[in-house]
Amino acid sequence: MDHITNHRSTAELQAADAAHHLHPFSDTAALNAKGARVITRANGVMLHDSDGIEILDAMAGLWCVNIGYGRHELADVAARQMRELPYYNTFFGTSHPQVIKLAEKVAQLTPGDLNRTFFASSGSEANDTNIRLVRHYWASLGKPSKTVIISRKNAYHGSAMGSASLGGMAAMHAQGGLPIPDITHIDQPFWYTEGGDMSPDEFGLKAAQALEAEIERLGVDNVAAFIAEPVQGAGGVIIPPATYWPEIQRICDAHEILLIADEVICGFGRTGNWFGSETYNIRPDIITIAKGLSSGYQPIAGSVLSEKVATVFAENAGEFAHGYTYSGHPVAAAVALENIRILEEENVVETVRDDTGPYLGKLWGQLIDHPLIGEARHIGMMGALEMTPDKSARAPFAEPGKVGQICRDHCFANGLIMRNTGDKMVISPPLVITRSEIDMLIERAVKSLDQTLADAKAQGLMVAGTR
Ligand code: PXG
Repeated sequence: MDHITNHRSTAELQAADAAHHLHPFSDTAALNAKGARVITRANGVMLHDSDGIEILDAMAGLWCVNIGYGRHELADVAARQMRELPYYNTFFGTSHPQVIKLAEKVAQLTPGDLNRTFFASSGSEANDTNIRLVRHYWASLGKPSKTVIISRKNAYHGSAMGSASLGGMAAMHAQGGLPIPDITHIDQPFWYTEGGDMSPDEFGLKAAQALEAEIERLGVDNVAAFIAEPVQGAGGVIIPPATYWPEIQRICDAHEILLIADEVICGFGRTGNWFGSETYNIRPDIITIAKGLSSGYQPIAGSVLSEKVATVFAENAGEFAHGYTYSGHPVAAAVALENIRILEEENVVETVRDDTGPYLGKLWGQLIDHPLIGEARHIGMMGALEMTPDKSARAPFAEPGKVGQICRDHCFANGLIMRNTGDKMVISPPLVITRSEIDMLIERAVKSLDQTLADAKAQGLMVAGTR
């Protein structure tokens, strides 16, 4: 196989990276002191770095490479499309075959009457679109006071001004003047840390009812929408109790506020159905899609509108003064279509639902027996481990984040990419991962957890703190 080989040594690559590249979500001083790990190629679920070491990517890049790496069909489609029509826009009365076909396909795949897509290049852009879209929707219906969007603490909806404001990440709000006005946040449905003595079902109801209280506090005439991920991804694979979504749906219906399901991670098979909204029986007015739409092979995203919302834009809204140069980019659209073809023809989503997802769940669930693990949760092809110094109390560490970092480093050294968010470890492997690769993932995870426990004990970190 031909590789685009870079003959510079790892040290030279790291030096140039340190000199000229500002990395996302990174402490530049700390990163440069250590040197970035340089990934040079990938195939299936395996990455290769600049030293030729193979690493199992249990994060599918950033939750996105659903069909796995190395699918040349997508490269061929991209090359063909670049030769035929590398770019044209969808502004000012034009369209092109690839975006038309993709919009049709997305309408067919998405549940209910989600039938019309506004395209963007990233989840951040699509969620920024959603802010303007829902506010313009209500204004077009003669209710311009309905502007507030309710979101949740510890949600992740992107990194642009609007989408980061929708997100509930305190560390992000602390920088750059966020959040923008008219966005509020309610508590997340995270039983493990916030459920106290309640059963998960009692807690799920209570967490959902916080939405009703917030609507009443703001006044329903001021509320445009509620946005949430079916399962919070970046926040730590937070799987809501079974009672949560039905109550959220009831509240949105009762108060006539729009429900936006951010399917950027959950969409395209991650939870074992095509969309998280199907897994949780949610009837959203709008969904956000990105990541798995193209399996990350091209940057493409969208806001998919239900008939109710689309009709207002088709009939009452006038010009929607919004759009991106790359909305519906032909190469990205062609690649997304090829990705969807593969997901369908190879029954990838059904395999996750019926075979590999339950198989992962069984082995992952057994990690609860490890002395470091307070909860091992999973849905479809994603999961999280809560590390704790005291299982029975679901206690946090007195020094939060350290054990998570140690574990992450051991995973890396053991040929496994498993992410830490604080002291939880999360996975979201390519959906095409096989049973034997899942065995390998678990084996490397257990080895890393054993080493982490030994280090945590040696460094005096097995001390409980308070929440
Ligand atoms: N919504 C959700 C639910 C996401 O997970 C976005 C929107 C934004 O998408 P873009 O394409 O603008 O990145 C995301 C992205 C992490 C991590 O550390 C997660 C994301 C992105 C980067 C890092 O888990 N999710």
